[in-house]
Amino acid sequence: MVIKNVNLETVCGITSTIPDNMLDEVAFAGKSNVGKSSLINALMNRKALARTSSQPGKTQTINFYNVNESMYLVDLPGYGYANANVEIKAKWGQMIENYLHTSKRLKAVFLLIDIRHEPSENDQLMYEWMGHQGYAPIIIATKADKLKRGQVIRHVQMIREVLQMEPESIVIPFSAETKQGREEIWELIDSLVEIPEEILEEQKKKEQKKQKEQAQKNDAPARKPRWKATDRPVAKKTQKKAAAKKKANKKKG
Ligand SMILES: Nc1nc2c(ncn2[C@@H]2O[C@H](COP(=O)(O)OP(=O)(O)OP(=O)(O)O)[C@@H](O)[C@H]2O)c(=O)[nH]1
Ligand SMILES: [Mg+2]
Repeated sequence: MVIKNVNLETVCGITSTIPDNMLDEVAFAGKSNVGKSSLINALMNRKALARTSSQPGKTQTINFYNVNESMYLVDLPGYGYANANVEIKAKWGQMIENYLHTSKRLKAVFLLIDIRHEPSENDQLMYEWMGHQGYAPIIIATKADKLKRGQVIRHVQMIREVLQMEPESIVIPFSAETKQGREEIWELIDSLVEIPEEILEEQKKKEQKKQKEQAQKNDAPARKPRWKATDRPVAKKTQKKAAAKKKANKKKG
């Protein structure tokens, strides 16, 4: 997807109602600090639209990023954030569950797992839940830049084994630092979401208009035409002065 515009359209806290969006959504789930918000920034080509932090528990709301007015990338709060108070943790859990259960336009849930560590019990539960809900099980193994190339292959295998993944299920090593895996993730998203025909049509028209305007700009002369000496309009006063001078010269002659 070519990113033309992105916009944080809806922010849902524990007491908010989940928006009834008209466009498809893909969501990013995973443990706190695994890199969900960083991944969303990388996908949108933005440095810090989604707020990130080295401290776990940064994202505490469900954030809907509208991309090109065509679809939403949904940033979720992380699970397993040990420092949050038990009551709040339960409320976040309910909020995420409620969203994952009720959204009508959610087309895929990507589960993020830190490539360096074994998937936790919560990761395993989340992975199983995704399968039960009928979502394609897609794992993004984050922070791949922290490992050497050979280690990446071994760790992907370890994640596959712990989650008991089927051979055809996908694991994409990703790094928000090097952008490794970005294109592959977009290709998957593009294949999973459907952009309404009228929006595609609208975008095509806008693009054509822009190209036409650009072409007109390119055809236009670079500078304003300069007057030739003969064409230059001469003020009446100057004309009179010149005529008087001519007359005087004639007399002299
Ligand atoms: N080296 C490296 N660091 C990363 C990568 N992705 C994220 N980080 C770092 O990991 C920390 C957490 O990243 P976030 O994107 O805020 O993680 P999150 O999953 O959104 O966390 P919560 O909002 O707390 O659930 C930040 O310090 C990021 O800079 C990556 O690919 N490579
Ligand atoms: Mg976050």
